[in-house]
Amino acid sequence: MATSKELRIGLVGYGFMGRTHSNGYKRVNDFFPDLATRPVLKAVCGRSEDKAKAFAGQWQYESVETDWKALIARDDIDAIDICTPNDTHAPIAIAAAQAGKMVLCEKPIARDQAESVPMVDAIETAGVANTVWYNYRRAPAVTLAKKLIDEGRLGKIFHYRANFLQDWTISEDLPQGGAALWRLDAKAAGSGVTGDLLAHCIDTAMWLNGGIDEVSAMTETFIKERVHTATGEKQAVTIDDACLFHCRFGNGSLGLFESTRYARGHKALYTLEINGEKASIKWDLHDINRLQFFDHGDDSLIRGWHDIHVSDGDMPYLDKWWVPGLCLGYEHTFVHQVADFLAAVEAGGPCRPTFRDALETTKVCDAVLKSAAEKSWQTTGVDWQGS
Ligand code: SOE
Repeated sequence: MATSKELRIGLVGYGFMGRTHSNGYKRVNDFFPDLATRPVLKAVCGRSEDKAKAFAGQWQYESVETDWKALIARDDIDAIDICTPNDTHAPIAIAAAQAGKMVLCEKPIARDQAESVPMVDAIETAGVANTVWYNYRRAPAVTLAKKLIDEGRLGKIFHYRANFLQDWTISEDLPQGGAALWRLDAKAAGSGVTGDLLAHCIDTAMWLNGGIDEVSAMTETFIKERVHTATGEKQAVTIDDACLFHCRFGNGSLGLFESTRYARGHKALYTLEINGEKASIKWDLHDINRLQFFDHGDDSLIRGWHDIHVSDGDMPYLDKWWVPGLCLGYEHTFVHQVADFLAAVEAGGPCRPTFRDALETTKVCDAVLKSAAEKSWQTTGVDWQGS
């Protein structure tokens, strides 16, 4: 089918995430030819005109803005995509929704629940199409895990385990604040590894295994002071450098989660494991195309872990790509999210996770941080409707 309808994108932010999303918009119609909608890279917006122009040149955006309010005011933009630091998500998303634009937002939706609730209200009042980029759901092996769980192949689930390990903040000389390093500044980020990394694990976990009801957590800030890029002065570091929590899911299973930026040797190691009555599943971001599956129902003489290379055409998303045996990568998760968003817009349905789904993840993050601060179990208040 020829792609006929344009979806004119206004991207706010030209950092790492701006690149991943732009790549998704550019590639999607080449590989998902059944979509009737074609994203058009209409404008990129950022405070530095020079950087915005350089980004626009590299990624072929048609124009540049330096004020997101001017971007939202434009009649030739259909969707606002937010790729800026977390403290700016709420005002941009609310203004975009109120202007009737579709809204796509990088995770987490905001710094905390209090900031997220008015965003969800604005999105739902305006009734605009929306999604939050929890991209790992759309790694085909993770999507396959969802299918196997939904088919009942694991039976009753007992355990959910996830890690997200990095090592990029170990040096005391690393400042806080500024490009990319805003992730170390609690004012901009809201939290450290909890909102940045565990939020991914929590989103995937609730998608695969349902809502998390209660949590008990501990956090640590290993480096207490860092120079702030904005002032040149040493300031207290108030983000969590590491966070461990355990939890109880609504289905009665137990969860164990760990994230840190101090695991020397690990750059972005997201792993998950689920143990059910009948079978278990394991996945590892560094082996993104593989899903490990243990089926207790196998003949006992050959029972063991199946090492499934998720590349055959009948596996999620794989009919759109290469021939069996060839691999996909990190960037494809974003192409898949764009494809699913466009398909949802065409069908008039939601693209999960919606802002409301992402609010539930933020509730868990808040409960985790509160639990660590108060050294007590916390209920999350999660009302998981997600699929
Ligand atoms: C942090 O280093 C980061 O880039 C996160 O912000 C992303 O969400 C994660 O996918 C990879 O790590």
